[in-house]
Amino acid sequence: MRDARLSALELDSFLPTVPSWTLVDREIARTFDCGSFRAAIAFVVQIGYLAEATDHHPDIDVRYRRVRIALTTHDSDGLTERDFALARALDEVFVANYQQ
Ligand code: H2B
Repeated sequence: MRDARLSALELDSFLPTVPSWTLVDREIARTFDCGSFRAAIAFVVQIGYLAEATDHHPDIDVRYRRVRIALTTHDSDGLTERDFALARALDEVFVANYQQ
């Protein structure tokens, strides 16, 4: 079943749960500074495994040591709980392994 797109009211309560992420149109985005290109690529590989495990796939942009992630649910044409769950998971992986 398709996930329900979050309403504006629901977004108001979900956004504070991911304070490092910014609402951009119908996406949430965050740029992670991993400290080196090697670490950035390692982080992207971990993101790939997480994306496959949850069947939810972010847009990924690597610029040297920075990784920009944008999340949205294409099937629902906007943000859903799945985007926020993945954002929180990525925050945890970053803090545990890559944050300087
Ligand atoms: N990833 C993202 N970001 N949004 C989706 O709507 C989506 C996805 N849909 N990964 C999934 C795969 C869907 O195509 C499959 C069939 O579950």
